[in-house]
Amino acid sequence: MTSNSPQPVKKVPIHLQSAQNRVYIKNGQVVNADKSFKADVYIEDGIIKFVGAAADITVPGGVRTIDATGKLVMPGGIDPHTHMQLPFGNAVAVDDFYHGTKAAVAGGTTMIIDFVLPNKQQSMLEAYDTWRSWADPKVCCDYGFHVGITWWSKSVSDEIGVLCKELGVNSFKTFMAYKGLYQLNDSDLLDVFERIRSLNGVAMVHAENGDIIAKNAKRLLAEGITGPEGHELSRQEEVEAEAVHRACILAHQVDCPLYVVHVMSKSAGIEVARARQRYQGKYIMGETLAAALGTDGSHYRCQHFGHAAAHILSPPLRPDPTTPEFLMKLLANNDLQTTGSDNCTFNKNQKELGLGDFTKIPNGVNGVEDRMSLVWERGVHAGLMDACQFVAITSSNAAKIFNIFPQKGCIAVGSDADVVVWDPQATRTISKDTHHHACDFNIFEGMTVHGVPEFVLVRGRVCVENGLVRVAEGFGRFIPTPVRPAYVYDRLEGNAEAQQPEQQQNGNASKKLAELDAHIQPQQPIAAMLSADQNGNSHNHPARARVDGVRDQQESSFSLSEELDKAAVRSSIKVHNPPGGKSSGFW
Ligand code: URQ
Ligand code: ZN
Ligand code: ZN
Repeated sequence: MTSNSPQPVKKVPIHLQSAQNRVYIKNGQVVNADKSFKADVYIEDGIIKFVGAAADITVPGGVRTIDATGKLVMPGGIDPHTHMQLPFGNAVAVDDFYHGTKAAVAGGTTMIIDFVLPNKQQSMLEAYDTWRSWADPKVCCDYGFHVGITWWSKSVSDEIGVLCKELGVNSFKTFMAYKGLYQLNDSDLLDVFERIRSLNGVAMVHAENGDIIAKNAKRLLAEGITGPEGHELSRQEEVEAEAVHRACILAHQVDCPLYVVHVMSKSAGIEVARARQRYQGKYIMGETLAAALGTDGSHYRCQHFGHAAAHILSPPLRPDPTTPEFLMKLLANNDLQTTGSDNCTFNKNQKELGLGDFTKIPNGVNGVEDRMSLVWERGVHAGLMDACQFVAITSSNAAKIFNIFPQKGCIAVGSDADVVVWDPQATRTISKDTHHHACDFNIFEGMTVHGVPEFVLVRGRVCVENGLVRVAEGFGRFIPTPVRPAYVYDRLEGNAEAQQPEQQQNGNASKKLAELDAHIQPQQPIAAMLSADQNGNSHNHPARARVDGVRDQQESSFSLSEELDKAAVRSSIKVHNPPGGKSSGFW
């Protein structure tokens, strides 16, 4: 963290109106992505009006004053990846736009960017209207939208234009997975990326090879591997990494900037880093998730269906327990730029739709409430990054990429007063019993994290105060995200100034990438694991809870530490007994 004094400013006279909409935060340490400095912050009507020394402002009586001595005053978090009340298969995510944004605010996040996901053949504009009608009356903080491109046609192409030009959407998510549902082929991806580029938008990609996943899932189910462990087995690291690599090249071929959502593995993270190096910091940006930074795929081997299924999202958490720290280091090095949550929560009864068939478990986990604290704990408290970097990866970079900076993601005069007064020393223990989500499970259960939002202001409204959360349903506004983000396009179009920081950071990139490669644990392809010898005996059978594939619903003897120990020594998943003991096959 740097410590710069703010420029001297003229003394600002403040005229008293209503104390309700005027807040004065004094004695805090302001932290922005580029610098940190001691300053007071004055807010009026939801806008930051003053940032500077106490001596340079006359604060009238009656203004709400918050003493931030010993605390950090940071821009509220921006979660660029949520799915509130998403219909997914036969389930609807239980965190709706009220509970989801309330949880966000409780954790220090003051803006979310959610995804409109039209059905195949559905008009994107119709879907956009539907999502707006869900969100507008419920949101407790500001929000924006990305829109999914789940099929491709001339009408979709035209509607992307309307969304960009008239409806405040600059970013579009494509899927290389979810075969038969959302997946696009390479030819369509090229056309989509080309169209987005022509509008100066930002393409996004869910990068997993859906064809491989479909084949592996079919094979695993046929072998009787039907429990949650089959999820990760059907879509291992290289299945994600291959798609990241391909997507980056497809985007580059048509000159389109690409934001890779939810990078979940070391291999995929390296592909993003490699592409950024290859293209001199242009074109490619990467996001990882609170889930990937805070927990790992050992949970899929838990014998208790509910526990394992609650951790299922796509791409999955990885069994390699060194993944979270590795991804955090990629963030610290600007190889990845943002942290989202992919908050998409389902309750136990909904996850049980996948009993007997892991492909039917609704995908998604929590994270919008705990993202900020987790990144602080695993990033700043662990000594891997400083507070300015924390602000960059939890707020400012998302604001820049999606073109709402400095309205959001910044403590500066004229910015929206989305502010967090952060206590870096305070701790809290995460639990489903105290979280603000509507869901009955928390994937970070029991973790104690440093970094607590003592006050959270949403556009100047104090919504969190010493642990008390008082949000206002419908208070949030839709924030349009205009096309041509300078952060993305200046670099892409060769603005030398914009390229500077990336080039510096990528100075010894080749050596660095070679070192990163050494961290990848080789994995065995699923076809080899399931192969049969001439006597009809399979070899190297992966995790299997019971021969019938239905997992035991009783309490398990699962020990996370034992699982982590096992994972640490294995080079592939072929040699260990399944968590429920040896069943049959090739343990
Ligand atoms: O893929 C996603 O982002 C959504 C549709 C579902 N959630 C998840 O598992 N990542
Ligand atoms: Zn996705
Ligand atoms: Zn998602």
